[in-house]
Amino acid sequence: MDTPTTATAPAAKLDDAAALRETILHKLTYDLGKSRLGARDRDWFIATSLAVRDRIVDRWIDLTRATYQSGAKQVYYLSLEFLIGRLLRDNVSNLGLIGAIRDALEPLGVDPEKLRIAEPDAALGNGGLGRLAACFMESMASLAIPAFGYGIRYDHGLFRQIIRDGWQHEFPEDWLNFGNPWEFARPEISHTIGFGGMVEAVNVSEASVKHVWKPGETVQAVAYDMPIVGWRGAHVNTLRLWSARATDALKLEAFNSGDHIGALSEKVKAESISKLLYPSDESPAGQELRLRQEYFFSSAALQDLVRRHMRVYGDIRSLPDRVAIQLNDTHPAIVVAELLRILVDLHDIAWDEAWDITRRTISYTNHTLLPEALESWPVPLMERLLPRHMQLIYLINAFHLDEVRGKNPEDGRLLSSVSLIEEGHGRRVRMGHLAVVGSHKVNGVSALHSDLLKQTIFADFHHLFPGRLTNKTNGITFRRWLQQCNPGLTGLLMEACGAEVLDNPRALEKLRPLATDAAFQQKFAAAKRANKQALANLVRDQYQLKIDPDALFDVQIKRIHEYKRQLLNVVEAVALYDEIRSQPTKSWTPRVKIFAGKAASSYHRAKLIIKLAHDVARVVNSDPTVRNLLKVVFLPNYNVSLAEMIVPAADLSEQISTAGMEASGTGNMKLALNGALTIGTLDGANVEIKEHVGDDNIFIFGLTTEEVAKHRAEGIQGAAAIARSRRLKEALEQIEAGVFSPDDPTRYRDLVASLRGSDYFLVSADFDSYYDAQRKVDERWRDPKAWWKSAVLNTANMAWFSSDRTIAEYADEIWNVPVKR
Ligand code: B1H
Repeated sequence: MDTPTTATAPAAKLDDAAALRETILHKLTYDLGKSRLGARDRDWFIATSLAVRDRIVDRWIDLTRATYQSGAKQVYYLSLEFLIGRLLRDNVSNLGLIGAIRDALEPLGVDPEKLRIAEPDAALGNGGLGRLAACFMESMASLAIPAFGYGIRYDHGLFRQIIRDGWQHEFPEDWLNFGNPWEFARPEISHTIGFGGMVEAVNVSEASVKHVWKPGETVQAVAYDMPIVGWRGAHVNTLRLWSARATDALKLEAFNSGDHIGALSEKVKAESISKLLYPSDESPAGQELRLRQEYFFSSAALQDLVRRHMRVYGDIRSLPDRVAIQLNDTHPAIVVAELLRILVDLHDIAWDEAWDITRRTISYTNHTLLPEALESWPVPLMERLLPRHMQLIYLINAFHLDEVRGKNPEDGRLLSSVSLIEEGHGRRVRMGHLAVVGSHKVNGVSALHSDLLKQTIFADFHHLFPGRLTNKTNGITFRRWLQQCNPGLTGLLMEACGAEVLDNPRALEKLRPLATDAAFQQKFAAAKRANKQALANLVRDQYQLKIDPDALFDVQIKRIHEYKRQLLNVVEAVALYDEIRSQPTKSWTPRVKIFAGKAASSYHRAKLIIKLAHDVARVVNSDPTVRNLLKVVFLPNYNVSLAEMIVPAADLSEQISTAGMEASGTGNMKLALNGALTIGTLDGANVEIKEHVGDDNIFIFGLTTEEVAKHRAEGIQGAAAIARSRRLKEALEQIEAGVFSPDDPTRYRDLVASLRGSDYFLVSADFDSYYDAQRKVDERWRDPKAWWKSAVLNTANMAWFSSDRTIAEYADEIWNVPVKR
């Protein structure tokens, strides 16, 4: 656990270390039933985590009580994904206990690093969207914003990726196998979640009818709480994850009458809701179980927060003053109908007022423009699973369309475009529309993405509801993504900018004048070199591969997706391989291309691209004529912990999505913060990174969003670009001919054909521009003064991308809650 504060941490107060040691030993003996001698790394990890957790609990309870007493507004962040990773180092570091834990463990002969890596990753998310939720939870705690995160406690997080013969295979992930020391089970906190059944209209008086939903089945949502500690223990919030339990565990009647299997299958069905995270980044699964997950956690969250609100304030009408609900994408969008149902059906609030309360309470973040990622549910499925919600959605839609019609009579196009119901091949409920109509603010996640939202999928809403659409550019927590994952660099930054840099990222700006200081450049490069050595050791130990830490480490680490264009990077590797062989005496820049990322299990094209990366790697890495000038490696099972190793070791950050398609990206921020230069398109937050780090310190290439749109509209085929580029032509011909796949020469025929044809992601169209930008990277690398100047200026200018800044903007402009700064 070698975090910056280690180097400088005053030797922990002896009594503190001794007290911690005593608690750890006590936990080991009495909670785990293990002796010191029999304890394994995992046991020490659990005992230590429990001891650390003890240091959190009092504060947590006190702060939670203080929030209610003060009447402070609470933020509720609803997300189907929280991609947390490991928590021990995070918690120890935020509590300022690094030195104390080290001193507590040392006399026991326990290596804190071994214990750190014994913790399994909590991988309750797919990628950027889930990791953003985790960074936001940490920032809200650090800014002392009272907040709850609500999500699902999946038994199995994102699958484990195993590569066999270059092909991805998925294996179940078992993070809970040995228990989760950070959580508190709260069996007493449980809510009943209904599904199906019917709606009865009951006459309560001559004038009014009440609608009563009689669900056909129910499931219990049981709470599990994890404390989230802010920086310097400033504040502690709660991440409350729901687990599904059958309502009456084994229907006793059925069981007693001998139908044991029948009784069990009900239980299995109910509990399947929280079994597994859908591994479908950017492409909704569309299955009934997914809709059940969405409603399950949305309803549990709302019941929970409404009950808390009523207990403390006793008046449902004050909800928008005390509560802000943020929807992380449309996955919890059913909250709009559920809140209305609670207000109208359960609290007897009249429609107009209920609608006003709903809208003032809820806001929604959109994370993608990809049409296939926009959720919609078939009306018949909604009617069957959530009959009362479907009625309410029809009502919302009727009032909404009346209003639109009132202002825009005779505009049929507009009406069908903003309707919550999509007509056409089977009627469907548009969840994005429901979220927009039911929110007071809707935000995109980068300046470009938010502009595109206004111009494309939500253009009509932007005109109907001026001011509702806004931007909140994503950020990352610097605690995890600089201080903890890169202690070497952090030590240097503290030396150069003062210890203030740990609390105020703007202090990084003090590096600017040092960017050309030869002595500082050397120290900066040395910190990077040490991180590269550590990564090289890991690659050697775990994958029996040798990579040279003096080569340029060129990394592309993210989910595998055609729009992210790993294929462009692999084709460039092939072209470079050809050039190195044909001009062996040229002064090449030695490079290691590092790939890591998972493909959705049903995404065959993405899996084929992983296979191609391996096929190319095998050929290139074993060709003696390459003389180690180029290495290609694919590191399996990318997750938060592997990112924490790769990010500090990267020299070059590949952010090469087709312009207009990556909503923001956050890996781009992590890499630039740690001193990697970006090669990228003008997409997502790359645009803002360029503005902050300066045009000279980033390599921009490729078509812009407008040019991409024009290119597609003109129907230009990939063949046109291929005909103009000898390099691209030759590289594709080799791939197509089976040079890299002699065991199956036609393996990549269709893949290459798509690059000659419509080339939807413009791999062919952008190739030459990308290749040229890569040669500029080579050139810069060969001029170390210029390279390290750019690298330092990247770190120096990334302060704005702290998720503390992002969260402060949400707090000011969307949630209306105060921030301690
Ligand atoms: C992002 C998703 C996503 N956008 C559907 N959309 C999912 C959509 O399981 N599903 O159905 C899962 C994930 N994820 C990412 O969000 C964007 O692609 C990134 O550009 C962005 O940085 C990130 C955080 O805003």
